[in-house]
Amino acid sequence: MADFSVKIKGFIFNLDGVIVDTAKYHYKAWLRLADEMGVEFPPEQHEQLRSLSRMESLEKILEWGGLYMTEAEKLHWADVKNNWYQGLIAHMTPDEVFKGVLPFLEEVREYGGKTALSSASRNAHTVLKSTRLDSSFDVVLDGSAARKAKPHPDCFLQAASALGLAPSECIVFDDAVLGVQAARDGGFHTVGVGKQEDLPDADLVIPGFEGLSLSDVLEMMPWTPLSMVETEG
Ligand code: GL1
Repeated sequence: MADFSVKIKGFIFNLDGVIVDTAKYHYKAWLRLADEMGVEFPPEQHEQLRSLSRMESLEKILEWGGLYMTEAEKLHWADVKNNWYQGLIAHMTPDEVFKGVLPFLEEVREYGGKTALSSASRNAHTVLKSTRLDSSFDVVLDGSAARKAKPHPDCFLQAASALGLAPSECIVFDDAVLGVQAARDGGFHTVGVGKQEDLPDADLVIPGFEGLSLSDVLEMMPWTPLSMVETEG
C-alpha cells in the first residue's frame, strides 16, 4: 500500500442528489409551486436551490417572480410544497439509492472510516427509512438541526464534531456549489458529485459512485502521497 500522510477518517455526505435521486422530486414540487405563482422556473435554475432550506428556496422563487408574501403566507406555501414533495417520496424504494453508494459505504466501513449524513432537508429521516439507509450512517443531521445556512460550514462542522473528528480528517461529498463552498470554507476536503463544469471549486469531481471504489476516490484526490483511513488495531 502507498505511503499515506493525510489520514482521512470521516466521510460526510449530503443526501438529495448525492445518495438518493430526490433532487428531481424537490424540483417537481417547487416547479408546481412556481407554476401556481406564475413564476418561470427552468430546470437549470434548480441548481440555485440545491442546498437551500425549504424557506430559503421559497424566498428565492418569490424573489425571481418579484413577489411579496407575508410570513404566514410563506409558511402556508412552504407546507403546500412539502405536502406535494411528501406525496412524491411516499413510495420511494431502495432502488432509488444511486448506484455504487452502498458498496462505497461498505468499503468505508471496512477501512474503519466513520460516516455522517448532513442534509438541509427536514425529510431526510423519511427518505433514509424508505430507502432502507436508516442504519447506514454513524451520524445523521437533518434540516431540523439549528445551524447557519450554507455557504456557512455549520452543517459540516456539526457533523465532524459529532463524529469526533477535525474537518481536515474528513471528506465532504456534495452536489451543489454552495455545499462545496461551505465544506471548503470549513477546512474539509471536498468531492463534488456531478459535472466538473458545475463544481469547479471541489478538490475532485466524480459523476457518482458507480464503479468507483474508495481507493479510486482517494487516489484521485489532489494529495501526495495518497491518503487512506487508518483501521483500528
Ligand atoms: C429542503 C428544500 C429542498 C432541498 C433540501 C436540501 O428540503 O425544500 O428543495 O433544497 O432542503 O437538499 P425539505 O423541504 O425536505 O426540508
